[in-house]
Amino acid sequence: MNEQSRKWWKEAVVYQIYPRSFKDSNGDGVGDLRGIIEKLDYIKSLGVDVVWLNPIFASPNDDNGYDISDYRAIMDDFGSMDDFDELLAGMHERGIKLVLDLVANHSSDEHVWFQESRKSRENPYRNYYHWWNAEDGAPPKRWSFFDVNGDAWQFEEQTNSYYLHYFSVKQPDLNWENPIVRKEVYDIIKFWFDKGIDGFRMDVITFVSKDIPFKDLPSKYDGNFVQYYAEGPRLHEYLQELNREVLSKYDIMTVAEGPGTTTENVLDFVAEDRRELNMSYHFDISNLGHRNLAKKLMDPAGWSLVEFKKIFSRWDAVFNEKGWGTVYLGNHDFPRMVSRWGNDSPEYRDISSKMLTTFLLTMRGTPYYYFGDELGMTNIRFDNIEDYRDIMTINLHKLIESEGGDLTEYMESQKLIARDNGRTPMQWDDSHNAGFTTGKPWLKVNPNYEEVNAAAQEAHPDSCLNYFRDMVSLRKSEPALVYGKYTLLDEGNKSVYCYSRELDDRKFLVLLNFSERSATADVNFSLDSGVLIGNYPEPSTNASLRPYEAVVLEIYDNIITI
Ligand code: TEU
Repeated sequence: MNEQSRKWWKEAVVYQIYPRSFKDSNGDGVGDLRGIIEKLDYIKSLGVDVVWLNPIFASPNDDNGYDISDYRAIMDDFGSMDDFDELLAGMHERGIKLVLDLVANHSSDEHVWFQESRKSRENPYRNYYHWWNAEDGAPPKRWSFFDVNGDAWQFEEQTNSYYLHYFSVKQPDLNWENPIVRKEVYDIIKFWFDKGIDGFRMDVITFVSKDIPFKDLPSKYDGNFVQYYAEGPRLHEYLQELNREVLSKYDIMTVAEGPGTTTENVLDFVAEDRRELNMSYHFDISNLGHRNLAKKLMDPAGWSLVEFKKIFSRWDAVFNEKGWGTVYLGNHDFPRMVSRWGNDSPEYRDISSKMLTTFLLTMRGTPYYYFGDELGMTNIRFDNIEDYRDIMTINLHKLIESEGGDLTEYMESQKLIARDNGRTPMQWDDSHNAGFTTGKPWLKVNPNYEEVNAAAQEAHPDSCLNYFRDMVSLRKSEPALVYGKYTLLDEGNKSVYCYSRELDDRKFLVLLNFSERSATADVNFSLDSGVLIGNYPEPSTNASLRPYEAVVLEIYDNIITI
């Protein structure tokens, strides 16, 4: 391994916290910064290196903080700047780094910039956003992810113009064409770096360059707006400027949320010689198994492990020479890992959660692990639209209803993939509201908290929680699990995922049964191989695996692929 290419952010395990749902310290039903402070020792006990917090800035919460009205202030629900300073110091004292969420593709419509911008065409802030004059006719179709009509242009009487919003009507897109806007963004980033934070996750950063002057969607995109939005003409010019002006001056990490990134173009973002960002995460895995992506409808046929393996292997290969990858199986935009990729029935929840944890922590690339997955928390599967709080789920419901679409199918799909499944409050213990709040939680607590909770799992050496800790410490003790070459060994096997990781003279074999039946990996290896960890009390020492079994072995001679 080339020592030059070793970096702390490559060796890190990132733990993502959705602050709204982690711990409420003041009984208002919403998680907050003091709640996270209370749980710092818990976070430390996991062994993770970096915490990524979803947006904590002032916001009217149309989209839970992804609509920012003041980039230098803390959201009222979450606390004060003093709380933030204490949280950051508490993390650093414990050797944990803190990464915040930069939402710079759009602001809130309640940001003073937009309040000014909408006043008149001559306003000095007019050019902070994208406006289309109505006398030029209706603007060309642009898809909005959260609009009740799917329309990204909103008409404003006041100035007889439309403004652009890829997300909700309360999330107008900032105009990066305007150098003053870019300077504002850099100043915000500097403000937080100067406070001592350790990096940014960059929300839909792939969308910041717009296709001005807004032509019709070229036919080669075949209606794929995500791809189109991610290929703006000045995107890389902006990212290079951002790197030059700010990022290069600090020892921090950056990770792009990368909708629209592909294995063909991702190195343009993360290859070291490009001087843009450190990492990016793609959507190929989360998009698996959809019948209609824009409307969030699932394919009844489900998803295939063979396809899953292909995607992870294709993405791993990109970073053989340059750049660095990421792995994740869930975050605040997706359902619970075990419900989506494992089996959340009482019989298999525990074992399949551990299997998925084994996967995430034995792949090459920085793992992003979502809070609550260490307990095997599951989807809540709401029956009623009234229970949802997420603007995306609610507005797509309205859209499908207005189009006369099949709402039953929609609601069934949401039980599998709606974002609120991954946003229900953290299950700390079996007391009222799972110990999350003494008030009324902003989103219902999953009723399985009496069984699935951190306190119960602390007490059991074999719990998901303790298995996660063991896996984190295994990864941290074996550089081969971080940097080692990845080789897929059983491409066509429909039930088992099996791969090796190799670095210098160390070789590891990972066997994962993704099915609820016993299954065999298509490999042979010598029986004096050492088992490092497994999710059953007596791990398998050969290629036969029990339902959802996971084993990591050290191999002393050869693996033979059958
Ligand atoms: O998410 C963007 C996002 O996940 C999708 O809209 C994506 O572009 C699309 O599904 C691609 O298939 C980020 C945040 O993670 C999310 O929570 C916010 O709601 C959104 O941006 C707006 O800020």
